[in-house]
Amino acid sequence: MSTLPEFDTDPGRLAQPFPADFAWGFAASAYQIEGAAAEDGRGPSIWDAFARQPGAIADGSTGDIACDHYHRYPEDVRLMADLGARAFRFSISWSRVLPMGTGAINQPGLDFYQRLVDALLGAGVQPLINLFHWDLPQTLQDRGGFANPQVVGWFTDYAALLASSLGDRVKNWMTFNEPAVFAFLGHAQGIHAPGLRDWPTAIRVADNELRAHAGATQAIRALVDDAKVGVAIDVNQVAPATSSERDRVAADKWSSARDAWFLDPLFGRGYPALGLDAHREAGHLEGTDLAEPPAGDLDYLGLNYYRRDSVSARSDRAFDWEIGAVPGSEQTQMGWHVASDGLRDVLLELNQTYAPPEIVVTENGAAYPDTVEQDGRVRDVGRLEYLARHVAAAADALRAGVPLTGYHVWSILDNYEWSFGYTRRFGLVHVDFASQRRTLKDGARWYQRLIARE
Ligand code: IFM
Repeated sequence: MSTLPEFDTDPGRLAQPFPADFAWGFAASAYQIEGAAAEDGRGPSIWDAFARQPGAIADGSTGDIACDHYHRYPEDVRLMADLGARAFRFSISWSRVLPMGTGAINQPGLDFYQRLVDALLGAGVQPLINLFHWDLPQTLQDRGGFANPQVVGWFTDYAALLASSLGDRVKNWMTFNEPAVFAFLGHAQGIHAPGLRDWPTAIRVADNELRAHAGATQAIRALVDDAKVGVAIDVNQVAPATSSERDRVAADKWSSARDAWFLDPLFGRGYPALGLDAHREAGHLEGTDLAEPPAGDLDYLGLNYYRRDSVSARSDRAFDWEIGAVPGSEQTQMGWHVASDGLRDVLLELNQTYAPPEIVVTENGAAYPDTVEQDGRVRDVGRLEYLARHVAAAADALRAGVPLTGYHVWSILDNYEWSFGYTRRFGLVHVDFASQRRTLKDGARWYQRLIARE
């Protein structure tokens, strides 16, 4: 248990257990912040297309402009540097640098990332480049996308291009962000791009992501001296909704069919038996012939953690499950159950099960309906408490021996929250999307003091 009272928000005290060089930072992704969707030769991505499908996005919006980070990155870098951030994890828009996904390079697109990297380094913020945060070039989707095994070669070539262009200055790399979300929400549940609803396709996509991760990792290692390569897996706390045997089995199967589905292969164990049973029972493996996936060769495991998911079985059939927040629990605006002890437990469990060389919390944060008040302040008390409780949980894990080396808040700016459009604000900096005005929230000042150990 935490030695701190649950609501201790004192940044100086909370910072104590963390080493002085701990990588406090921020995370964001290309489609969610960049905008400039049709500028300087960027090609369309599957999110440009999906966001235009009627009914796909809560407020009917797109990422065409988003936070206009493409033009305003100097201000955004300055904000991060002023807050004391040591790391910024951003993703590359594949179709900005390779509009057709393969072949001809779009130099202005590549130049943007050169400028961004230089600005970050100049401000003392270490860049962490994520190669894929779901915005596949549309031309590659037209050729089958991640369900086509050729994607392994496409992705490896794309990784090699970035590694050879930026690897002289960027040492920290990530291949994929949340491969499960891309595979399952995008190809089985249809609520993310490309909007497909076919489980066998989703399983093939996941398999190709693992193979593409391996190809890209090799390419980066071959081209970048002292590269650190990892991947961000979203693992929330999974708990049975009741003490019934049926719910317990459902929870175990769900976490195996989702989280261990990626983690086990990445750590060289192949697909997990329980997850295979669950997917097979549900008919998800029909027509697929899964070979042993390659191991991940990770320098660090990225963990994206947000909530507790309770699993309740509607029947004994695999995937006939209700998954979500316990009714009446404390929830963020996403309807996510706040469970900071879950972060500690997940960190301990990942460390015990897989013993990764390092773990970085590559995302943690919360959406609340923030507003800029008359006096210009944004009093995001809920977020500040959420972060304080999760930082305390991370400290507990660190004290218990987890090799935790960084913690990145999702996100620096309010941004485009996928199918929720602009209706959910995760930023420590408020963005007025009409004027693009940035306003530091109280949570940002708090994070600044935490990093400064004040
Ligand atoms: O906005 C997303 C991000 O793109 C991936 N992880 C979860 C965040 C909040 O939903």
